[in-house]
Amino acid sequence: MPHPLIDEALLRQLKPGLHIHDDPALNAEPGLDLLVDPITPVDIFFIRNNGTVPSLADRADWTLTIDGEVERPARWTLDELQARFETATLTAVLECAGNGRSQFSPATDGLPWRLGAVGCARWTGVRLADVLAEAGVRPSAVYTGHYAPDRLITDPSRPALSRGLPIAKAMAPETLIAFAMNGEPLGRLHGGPLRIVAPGFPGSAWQKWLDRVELRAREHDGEKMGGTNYRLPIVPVSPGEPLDPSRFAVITDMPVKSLITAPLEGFTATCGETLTVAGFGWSGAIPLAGVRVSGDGGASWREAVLEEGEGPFAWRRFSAQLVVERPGPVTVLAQACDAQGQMQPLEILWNPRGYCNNQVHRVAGMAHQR
Ligand SMILES: Nc1nc2c(c(=O)[nH]1)N[C@H]1C(S)=C(S)[C@@H](COP(=O)(O)O)O[C@H]1N2
Ligand SMILES: [Mo]
Repeated sequence: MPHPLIDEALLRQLKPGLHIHDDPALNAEPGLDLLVDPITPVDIFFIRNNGTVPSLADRADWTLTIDGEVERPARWTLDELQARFETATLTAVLECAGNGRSQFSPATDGLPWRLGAVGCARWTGVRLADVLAEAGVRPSAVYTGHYAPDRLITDPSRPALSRGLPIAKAMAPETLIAFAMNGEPLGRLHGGPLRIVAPGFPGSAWQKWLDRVELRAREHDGEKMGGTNYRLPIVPVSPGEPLDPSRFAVITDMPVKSLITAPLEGFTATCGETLTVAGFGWSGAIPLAGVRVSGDGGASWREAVLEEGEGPFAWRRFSAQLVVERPGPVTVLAQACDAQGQMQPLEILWNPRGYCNNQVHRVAGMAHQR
């Protein structure tokens, strides 16, 4: 499949079955049939780009600058970072804040993601906190600003994306400057040689091709930080209502969610036989507590079995057995709940940019008489 912006060799790294969005930037997501492993393979992991994919110089030439509200601005090569700081590996879900946007009605601006803009990988890197501590963070620092060389396609003079983190998340032990994904050097499509890993935060906070971290005395104001970008309204707004950006807040921790990966949309079942419903459940900062499933459109529920996840930031596989009693259309649902009792809503409340759609996943099929 040709893409206006991306060379053939890069596209060949993607597995068939990925849906490439009709957009000048390269954006792709797997079908749910591909999301079988608890660790999502790199070649089916969704790809989200706000602009160009930078053509990277030799990894050895890459440098990361730390500056702003620090005592000792610094510049590190990849080798120096790895030699100076302890390496950490953790497993974490990466989900785009716009995942599931195509389900909003009326439709919102932004890429019409289906449900595949999420994956779970093993990330290896150095802790951002260690690198910042070495530079000496000033008490005035409250936020980071992240920079990368990718550019807007419509205006190459502007960065594609420059987001940041509240200082507490930047200094949290789980926040990494990653150089490997699933044990391999981080590839170009996923932000290699260096990217931010901010478990629990939306994908937009996971800056790819990171070449500078600036410590700031106020919230970052880089590309796509302002307005309604990656923000949710503090009080609900209706479609068409005039928007007041001062009443929007930056998305931090992602809400509790689950995804059914079996059966798939359009499945068939036989009455009286067991149907296994399985998938993954995850949550941002508040741990996942449980997932329940329904085989009758939500009239009755059964608690699913939850497998251990690979640490606190990974998703967890769930499964449950159902018996479909009656022939005809069947709808299977999964609903996750976090440790504070917050549940996935049956119907998501509309928001102007179509973010954080964690509504219950419904999969429709047909049951036949035995
Ligand atoms: N430099 C840069 N970093 C970026 C982006 C981008 O466009 N440019 N997109 C962000 C968004 S919105 C998401 S969801 C994740 C996607 O990461 P992936 O492509 O590795 O799946 O990267 C984030 N980091
Ligand atoms: Mo995203």
